[in-house]
Amino acid sequence: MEIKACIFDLDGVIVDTAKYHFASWRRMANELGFDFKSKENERLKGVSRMGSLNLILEWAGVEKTEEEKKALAVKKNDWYLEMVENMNSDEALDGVAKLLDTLESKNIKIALGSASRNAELLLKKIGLHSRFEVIIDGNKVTKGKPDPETFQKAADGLGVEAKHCIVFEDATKGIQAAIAAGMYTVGIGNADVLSKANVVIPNFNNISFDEILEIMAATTKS
Ligand code: B16
Ligand code: MG
Repeated sequence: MEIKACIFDLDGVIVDTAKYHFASWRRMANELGFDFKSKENERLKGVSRMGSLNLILEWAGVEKTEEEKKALAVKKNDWYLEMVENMNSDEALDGVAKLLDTLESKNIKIALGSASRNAELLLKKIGLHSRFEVIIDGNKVTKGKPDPETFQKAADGLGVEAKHCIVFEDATKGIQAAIAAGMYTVGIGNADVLSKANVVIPNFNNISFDEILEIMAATTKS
C-alpha cells in the first residue's frame, strides 16, 4: 500500500478544541435547564454545529423554531470564539508539527478534513494554515461526517486516489466517513471508542510516521 496523502481532522487531532466545544455547548444546555456529561459529548465530536444543537435539544426534550435554533447556534459560537481567542502555536497538539515536517520531507501531500466552520481561523491561530495544501471544512460540504464527502473532496483537491490516503480522526463519525471514502484510518484517542479504525494511537507523541506505516502494514496483512 503506497501512501501519497494524509488527511487530518482538526478538532481532537491537530488541536484540542473539543474541550471548548464541550464547555460552550454545556453552557448553552445549562441555560436551557439541562446538563450533559462527557459521555454524551463524545457523540457531538465531528458533528456539525447545527447537528450538535439538534442532538442537545433532543436530549433535553426541548423544541425550538428554526429561527431560535439559528440564534442559539450563533450564541454558542460566540462563546466558543471567546474561548479560542487567545490560542497560539503552543496549542497545536504535541507531535503534530514534527509529523507535518516528516510528511513534507517525504513529499506526502497534506489536507485538512474538518466539520468545523472555524477551521481556517484555528489553523491560522496555531500557525499551521500554510502547511495544508487543501482545506475542506464545514463551509465546503453539503453532507457532514459520517458521509464521506469531506474526505473525498480533500483527496480530490490533492489529486490523490482514496486508496493512497490515510485519515487521522478522533471521532467515531469521522472514522465512519473515512471508511466510507475507502481510506485507511488511524484513530487518535481511545481504542474502545474508535474500534472501527484500522489502527488507534493515543496521540502523536513518541510515534514516527514510519512506525505508523509499520503498524499499518502489520495490521493489513492479517
Ligand atoms: P464549528 P472536527 C468538529 O470539528 C467538532 O469535532 C465538533 O464538535 C463541532 O461541532 C464541529 O467541528 C463544528 O464546529 O461550530 O466550529 O463549525 O473534529 O471535524 O475538526
Ligand atoms: Mg475531531
